[in-house]
Amino acid sequence: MTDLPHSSHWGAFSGHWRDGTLTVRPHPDDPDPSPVLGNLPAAVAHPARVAAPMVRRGWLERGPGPDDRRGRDGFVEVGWDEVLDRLAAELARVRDEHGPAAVFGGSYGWASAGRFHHAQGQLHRFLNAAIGGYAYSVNTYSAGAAEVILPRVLGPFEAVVRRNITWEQVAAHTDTVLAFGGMAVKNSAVGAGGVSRHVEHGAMRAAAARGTRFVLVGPLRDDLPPDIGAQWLPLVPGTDTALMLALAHTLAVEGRHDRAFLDRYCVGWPTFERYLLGRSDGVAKDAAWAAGITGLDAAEIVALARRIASGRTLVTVAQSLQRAEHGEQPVWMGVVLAAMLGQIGLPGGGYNYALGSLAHYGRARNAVPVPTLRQGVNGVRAFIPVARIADMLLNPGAEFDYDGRRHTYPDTRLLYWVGGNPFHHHQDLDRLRRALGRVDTFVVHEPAWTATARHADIVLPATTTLEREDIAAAGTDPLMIAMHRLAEPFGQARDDYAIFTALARRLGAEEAFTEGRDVRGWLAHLYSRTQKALADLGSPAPDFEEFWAAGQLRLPVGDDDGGILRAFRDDPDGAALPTPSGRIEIFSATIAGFDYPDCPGHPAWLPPADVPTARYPLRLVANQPATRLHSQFDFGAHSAANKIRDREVCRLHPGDAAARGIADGDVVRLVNARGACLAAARVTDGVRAGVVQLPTGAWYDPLDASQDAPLCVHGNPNVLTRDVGTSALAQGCTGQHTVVEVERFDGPLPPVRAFDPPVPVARPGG
Ligand SMILES: Nc1nc2c(c(=O)[nH]1)N[C@H]1C(S)=C(S)[C@@H](COP(=O)(O)OP(=O)(O)OC[C@H]3O[C@@H](n4cnc5c(=O)[nH]c(N)nc54)[C@H](O)[C@@H]3O)O[C@H]1N2
Ligand SMILES: Nc1nc2c(c(=O)[nH]1)N[C@H]1C(S)=C(S)[C@@H](COP(=O)(O)OP(=O)(O)OC[C@H]3O[C@@H](n4cnc5c(=O)[nH]c(N)nc54)[C@H](O)[C@@H]3O)O[C@H]1N2
Ligand SMILES: [Mo]
Repeated sequence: MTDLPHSSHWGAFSGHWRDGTLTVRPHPDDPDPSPVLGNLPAAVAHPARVAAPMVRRGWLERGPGPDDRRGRDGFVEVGWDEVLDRLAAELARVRDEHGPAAVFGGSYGWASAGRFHHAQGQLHRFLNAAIGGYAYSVNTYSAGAAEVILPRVLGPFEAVVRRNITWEQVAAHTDTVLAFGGMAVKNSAVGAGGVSRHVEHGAMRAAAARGTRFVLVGPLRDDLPPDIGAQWLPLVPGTDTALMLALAHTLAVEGRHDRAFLDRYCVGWPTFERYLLGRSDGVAKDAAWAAGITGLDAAEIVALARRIASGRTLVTVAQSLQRAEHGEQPVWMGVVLAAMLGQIGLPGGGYNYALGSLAHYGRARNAVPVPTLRQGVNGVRAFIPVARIADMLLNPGAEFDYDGRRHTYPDTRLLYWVGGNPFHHHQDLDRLRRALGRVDTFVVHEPAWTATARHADIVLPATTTLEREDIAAAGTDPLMIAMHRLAEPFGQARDDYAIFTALARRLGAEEAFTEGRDVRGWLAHLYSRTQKALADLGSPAPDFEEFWAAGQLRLPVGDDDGGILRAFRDDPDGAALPTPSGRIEIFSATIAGFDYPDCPGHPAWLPPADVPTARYPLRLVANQPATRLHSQFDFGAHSAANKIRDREVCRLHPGDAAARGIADGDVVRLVNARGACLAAARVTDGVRAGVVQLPTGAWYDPLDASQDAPLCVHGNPNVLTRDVGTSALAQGCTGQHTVVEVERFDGPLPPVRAFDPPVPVARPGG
């Protein structure tokens, strides 16, 4: 049997389905395929898949309305026609009684690769066409703070992140890479829309072989690969801004900063310099000061400052740093540090936010656009910063600050989620559970019984990409892939597109939603845009049938022109950035004018509120999992094989383990004021003392769902994290850090049941 081409966020592959087994092979051109591909074979027919439409018993019994039993109730299996009739009627009711702003359709989440079936795109298009729009969300859990601060002080997010330094430049030009938060290759294994070649580790090796020095600032040693000889500075998490300030201070007092660059290309240096030197607040931000905050050695900080002031230096800031209290500060201070070195806009130098946090950064852009699905016009203006979901549900009509304005939370009656898992991505899950009790109706389409599906009123079984046809493409990946169907849909699962088409029909909007096209019709239509652009360039432009049969198409790549940062450097006035001043804003009059105590007019060290206490003395780092993408296919073979006694693995330092009588492999309980979870302990000196690391993505598994703040027996760190915004400016997610205590768990070990589907209950009254 021949393999058919397919793709995923963690890599292109081919595969076939035979005798109930899916075989997957990485794309032959991929030099460094991700082991996360090993989770896919289980995806087709695992018991955790949703097999049929299900409706929560209480919702069937009493109809829509607030209900604390969400997540604690039974599910009734209902036929497709009936469930679609009921859901269409409920959508019409909410629209007619409350207006479309009462439907929250933000539906954040990564969903799957594939330009047509992308779940949020389908939902948004459907809600626009069928009910006139929806309340939406802005920004991401990934980069909530950076997305707001960067455009105000340096340039548009895309320009700073994607169209900036390339991996080729690093390998060719960079002398020192100062990587705050590292550049873990487990993270750059993933890129939204699919990645055909994993180049990051190879590029780092090539750079190291030429003599590039990598400096890893962060709590975990393995945030850079072991074979590039990196220097590790294991700082206290959440203190990078203090370290950056001390580096800046050393540069300033030793006269190693580029005064000409600061004068010509920046605004606000004199104001900031007064703060840095302690003239405005009496505190010099010197190395000794930072040593007390970061836990690093003052002499080491001074030596690092001298190191980065010689040769070509690239400052990178991982996304993790800004997914924390005052997350705007390290992003902004990284810009200022790089500005002081005067190399912003030079090949391989300056500042590249998040290089190495994801694939698709540090790569050339395609010369032609990739297919995109139009979403129509949203008639609703109400929105939230994405991580304020529980606030919104708990406080309808309340005001909130965001980016210089006050806004009002909409009053959500119907919550619709496709392609995301709030029980993966959101913080303080007990609070989220309470918030979900407030809506009239919660609808989820899911391939699998995630905790989000278990908290819904209506659960509709969705196909995975493996069960449908699509096109995989990304703006910075030169390979467009025809994703062939590899398996038949599981159980009664349907494509999101088919579900929305059936609902649109019931709401009188079928033609507006489908434009008369079936799936193949859409794929050919979306493809035609790329085909036309190829033809316009004079490149080979095969028609859709040829592309589909060939299985892939190589797209021409654009020139590396360095983007706006390079152009800015070459501008005669040095004022060509799209910031208010046209320059790099070391001081921002705009931000200062907002008068937010938690985000002043220049980067600053703002002591955090969430710090260790006698009761919760350890710092939790809840980072991205190496063994899967977020919560996706947590039941897959690769993810499962890396658990211990079915638990997610947390890592801690030998000293911290010994002080608590914890041995490698023990099951432990992590606890704080918000909740508790079990995990298995790995004891290692690759973690800074005082830090415990538990990655995200283990499915929430409450021991007793009827309780408040139940113990999660599986290891989901979001039962512990805080649901608080980064600041009034960006209101980003702060899930990366909190404080906990860890203790050995000696009780009888409860089984993990997160992957057992709910057993259907009888229909009320029947
Ligand atoms: N504590 C803490 N929390 C964090 C983070 C952290 O660092 N620390 N990181 C945050 C970050 S950066 C992110 S991006 C978020 C990620 O959060 P999410 O993107 O919400 O996580 P995923 O597990 O990718 O959720 C995608 C869901 O969509 C489903 N799905 C996939 N394909 C389809 C489809 O075609 N149709 C439908 N209907 N469903 C589909 C999958 O089964 C899965 O349940 O988590 C955030 N949460
Ligand atoms: N395998 C895999 N790869 C992924 C994902 C996944 O789920 N799985 N998710 C993808 C997504 S959506 C995103 S947004 C990116 C996220 O990219 P990041 O946010 O950069 O990824 P994380 O792994 O959360 O954090 C990177 C490292 O930062 C370090 N760190 C944490 N806090 C601090 C701090 O205060 N200071 C310093 N200096 N270091 C700190 C941690 O040791 C951590 O390992 O990853 C992407 N890549
Ligand atoms: Mo993310």
